[in-house]
Amino acid sequence: MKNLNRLIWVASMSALCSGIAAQNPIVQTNYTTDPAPMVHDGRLYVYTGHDEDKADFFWMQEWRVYSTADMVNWTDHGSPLAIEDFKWGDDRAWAPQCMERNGKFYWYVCLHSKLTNGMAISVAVGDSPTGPFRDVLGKPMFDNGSWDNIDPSVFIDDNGDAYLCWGNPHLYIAKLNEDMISFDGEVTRIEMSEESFGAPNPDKRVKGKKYKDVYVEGPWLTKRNGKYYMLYAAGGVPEHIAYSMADSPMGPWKYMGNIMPLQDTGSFTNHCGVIDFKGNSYFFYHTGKLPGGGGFGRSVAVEEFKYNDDGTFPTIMPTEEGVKPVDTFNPYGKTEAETMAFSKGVKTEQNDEIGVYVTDIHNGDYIKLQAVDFGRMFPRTFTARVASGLRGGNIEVHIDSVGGQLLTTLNVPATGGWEKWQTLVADFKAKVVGVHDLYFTFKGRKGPKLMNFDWWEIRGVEQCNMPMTQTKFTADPSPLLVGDTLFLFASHDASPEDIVDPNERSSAGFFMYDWLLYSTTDMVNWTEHGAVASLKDFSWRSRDNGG
Ligand code: FUB
Repeated sequence: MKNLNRLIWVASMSALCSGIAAQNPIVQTNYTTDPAPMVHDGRLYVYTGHDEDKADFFWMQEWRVYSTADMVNWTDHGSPLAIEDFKWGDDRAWAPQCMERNGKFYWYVCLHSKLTNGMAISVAVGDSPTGPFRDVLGKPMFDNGSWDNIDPSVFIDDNGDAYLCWGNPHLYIAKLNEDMISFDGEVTRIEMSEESFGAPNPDKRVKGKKYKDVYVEGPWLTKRNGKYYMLYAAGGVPEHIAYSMADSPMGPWKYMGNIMPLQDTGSFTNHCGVIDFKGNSYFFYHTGKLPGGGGFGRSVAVEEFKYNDDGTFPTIMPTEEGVKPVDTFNPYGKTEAETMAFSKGVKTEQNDEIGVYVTDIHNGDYIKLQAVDFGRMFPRTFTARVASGLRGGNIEVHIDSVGGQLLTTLNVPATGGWEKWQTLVADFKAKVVGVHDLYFTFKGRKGPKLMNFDWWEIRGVEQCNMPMTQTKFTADPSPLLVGDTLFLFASHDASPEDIVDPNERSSAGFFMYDWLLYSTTDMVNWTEHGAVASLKDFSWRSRDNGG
């Protein structure tokens, strides 16, 4: 039954959400690149690079993590890994991928090596998907001075064999030991051909010849139904996404064609990762479509797709709509402010004291959460942890649109500093039940930054069925507490069919023959004890009515 309800809900959300506002790019608070999805413990994590604002090259300083349980509301986990964590590295925090094995999280990255002046592949290890992570080797995992060593992709086969592949413009693969931080054998450069990857290795290409395709970078190695897939950025600059398939992770590979054809997305690179989550298949990639973005200001996007019956990929086009929610969001309980389906104007930052928080909040900015299920609770209060070094402002809580029904307004005063946090509460002014999009709309003086926002919480009370009793008409309630049990004595309006004189059944008179008793220990579940006294118990009564 629960599953049926879930299916009905997903179907109705799908209908409701079709044509709904943009979800892509999935992060609006920072430029994010080179997405690598990973599923762990009911959540989907995406490991990304981070293009700096206003960059004129891939001057990338850190890697970031985002996660979701419903594919639309993403939590920003900040940057648990940066160039500074690798003493031997100094620049270009390029494409990453993270993989769990035996409870440890292995985050493979590439960055510029001070040791050899080339790009190097390395790995950081953490105890959770969001870290903290440390450079477990204290040195690169693979560093030979070549600029080829970028874009590591890790894969663990069903039999436990693990592989790491990477490279631009050559493609390399190596088997990993079970420790995931050392190689089992040599690093192999894959010999590409027109049949396997659309074109031979760069040194064997005939100048001026038009090839079916050209491998460039960003490999993504994965497996499905016994077939191995190598997805990659192809074609030169600008890039599209193509793939090859094989019966073994070491090949031989067969070129299969395009997945995401060349599109004007504002980014001349593309970089993909695919994964299944909660019964759907998702294709992550990046574009230059965030306002102010472009080739060096890229942003991660996602599309849902279905494999063709023969296991091949369909063509996947970039969309602004993105994907639909696969679950609802529970607003009761503490939620980090940096959890959002969409936002306008705001940024995120992090510090050692509280982690990630929302900042750069100005008049008219907003945060949206999608498919928020207010359920059977009556929301009563909105609590938020905020700070303002200037004059503060208001957080308006709306449903369904930025200016939709106003549930409450939290007034945020000056708190004495941008990191002087206060926890403030506002009462709900309107009722809300069921599933809605939730908006925090920021209002205040035009121009200055208004506040920082750490977390929020909605508290409610459980809704009970009203009227409390549905099997009989009850009136004149009189409660009595005995120990932990609340007894409720009530008089009893007779149902028409119980009125003794058939001529009176439609009259407006009070026909009351007995008294009822109910009890509860939790205020929600009631036990009916039936009629505990009736007129017949009173011999001196003058009539058979009037209990
Ligand atoms: O993000 C820097 C580089 O751009 C990546 O390593 C490549 O895959 C390309 O996306």
